[in-house]
Amino acid sequence: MNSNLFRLDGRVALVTGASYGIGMAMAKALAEAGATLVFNDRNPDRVTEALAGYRKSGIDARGYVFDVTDETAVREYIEKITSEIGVIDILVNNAGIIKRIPALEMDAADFREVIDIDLAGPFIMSKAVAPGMIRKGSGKIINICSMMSEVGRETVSAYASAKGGLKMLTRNLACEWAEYNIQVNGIGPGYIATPQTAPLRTEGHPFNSFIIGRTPAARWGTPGDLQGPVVFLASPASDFVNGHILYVDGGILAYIGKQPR
Ligand code: NAP
Ligand code: GCO
Repeated sequence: MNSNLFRLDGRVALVTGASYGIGMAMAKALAEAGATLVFNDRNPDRVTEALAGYRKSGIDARGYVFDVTDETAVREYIEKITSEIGVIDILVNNAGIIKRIPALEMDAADFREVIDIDLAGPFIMSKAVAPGMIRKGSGKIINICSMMSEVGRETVSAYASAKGGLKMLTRNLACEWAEYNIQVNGIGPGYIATPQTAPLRTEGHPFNSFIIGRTPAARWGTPGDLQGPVVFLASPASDFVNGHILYVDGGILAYIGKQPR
């Protein structure tokens, strides 16, 4: 086997919302595989803190402050990154939010905000990087989906709608851009221990034991569990993988659930 199949030397990778959590873990893995790392966040303090975190891991990352829903800012920053660093070869659409509100109580404004960031954001970002990839003749786009791309639960109607939509955006862009040698795939993390899920993981919270029981691996995932999958989908090892959602969930979607004792 070609041992360079999983190397990313000479490639520029942009991971959105990579100041902490899943984004930062994936970004570190891409850098360790050889990519030049660029990330953004909408909060300047988070970018500063993250830059220090990357430096501590020996990674010379470049961080930018912009919002993935702001089409004008996205276009300007992609141009800036392209002229300062180079054409973006790998885009990971990681930035996202969740609002846990029962559908009957949810305002349309809250619903729209989730759709805007979690679904329109990846569209805006992908559209902005695609021309550079087309000029270069290759590219990789990886959308961070969810268990909620496949299944629903109480309180997350907006998030499930956005992440289900993101699965279909992934498949559609894969079809539209395959002719340019751009592969568009998704990763569907299971339940991962990050600040986003912290409210569900508190000691004694019924959701904590529920999710461990619902996961054949019997544990929460860690951001590190996403590192191998993202390198695979960013690398030449996956050049004929397109429109695929790789679920990294400890087996949740394969499981009917624990039988009652
Ligand atoms: P998170 O809190 O969801 O992190 C998301 C990051 O995106 C934060 O850095 C956030 O910045 C940034 N962000 C949010 N809106 C943005 C915007 N409009 N423009 C730019 N950046 C923005 O934590 P996470 O758990 O690591 O989640 C990362 C991704 O994985 C999300 O898409 C999430 O939906 C997905 N996911 C998470 C899990 C899980 O169990 N944790 C499972 C499946 C999928 P601020 O902090 O400044 O808002
Ligand atoms: C929730 C969770 C999830 C996860 C993740 C699952 O409230 O159910 O926050 O939605 O974050 O996306 O894959």
